[in-house]
Parts: sequence; C-alpha cells; structure tokens
Amino acid sequence: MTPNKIALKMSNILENSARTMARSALDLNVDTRTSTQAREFIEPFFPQAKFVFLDGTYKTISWDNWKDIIEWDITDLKKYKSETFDCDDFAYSFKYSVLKTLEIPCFIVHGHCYDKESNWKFGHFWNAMIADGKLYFYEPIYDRWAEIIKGQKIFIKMAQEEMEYRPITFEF
Ligand SMILES: [Ca+2]
Ligand SMILES: [Ca+2]
Repeated sequence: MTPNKIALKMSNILENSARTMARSALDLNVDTRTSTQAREFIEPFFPQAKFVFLDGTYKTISWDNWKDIIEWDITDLKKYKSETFDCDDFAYSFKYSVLKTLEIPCFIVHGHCYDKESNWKFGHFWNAMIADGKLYFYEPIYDRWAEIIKGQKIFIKMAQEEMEYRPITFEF
C-alpha cells in the first residue's frame, strides 16, 4: 500500500500551524540560566542527585508561564500503556512537545515513587522546572505538580493516592 502523501503533507501543515499559533498565543518571560547555576540551585534540595547536562545555557520562564503551557499541552490526554506509553514516554513527550513549539526546556527526572501506606516503591520518570527561584516537580501523566520545599517530602497525587517522589537523576 502506498502512503497517502497529500494527507501526510496536510498533517505537516496543520502541525506547523498549530505550533505557530500556540507560540504566538503564549506570553513568555524568557530568561537564561547556565547548567552550573541549575546544578547549584538543585543540589541543596537533593545533595545525592546526579546530573546530566546536554547544554551549557538554558532558557527559563516564569511558573505562571509553565502553568499556561501545562494547560495548553495535551500530553496528559494520552492513554497510559505499560512499556509502550508509560512514565518515561509521558516525561519525554511533554519535554519535546514544549521544546518543539517553544524551545523552552524542562528537566527529565528519573527516580522512585513510594506509596505512603505500604512503602511499595517503583521506578518512575517525571519532569522538573526551575521557575521564579523555585523548584517544581511536574507529573505529566496526571497534569499535577508540587513545589519543592527544602527538607520536606514531596507528594503528588497519582490516580487515587498521593505518592512520594524521590529523584535520582536530573537530565537537562
Ligand atoms: Ca495538560
Ligand atoms: Ca516506556
């Protein structure tokens, strides 16, 4: 079977238009930060954390900007599928949807989630942002977030229950 080339071309045109429309609709306050600054900012919260930096400098935006982006982005509408479209895929999809449209990066965080009641834990991926001098964890599967407070455990509600998030690696 040959692919429908007109439909593929049309899909490209629509995707480009959609991204251009979102870009001009959002009102972003863009600043820059170096990887060293990002590391020095996060380390006091998580002294054991490992870092992977892919660039030397990064664009940053305000948390109000991020909330607008989270509301606009539809990664959370994807259906969760074990392996095929699970936590790692949600975290990378959110990151690259925002990058493709706005060229604004966020962190990919790898770590563990703990169930408060049973202490059951599992490996997990999510996103993090530094905005307005604060650190936030964003759960792209459920469109929920938490502001990180030094010395306090981090909880985000998943389907029904709050899970504790413990990061290991920050990739930026
Ligand atoms: Ca969303
Ligand atoms: Ca996966």
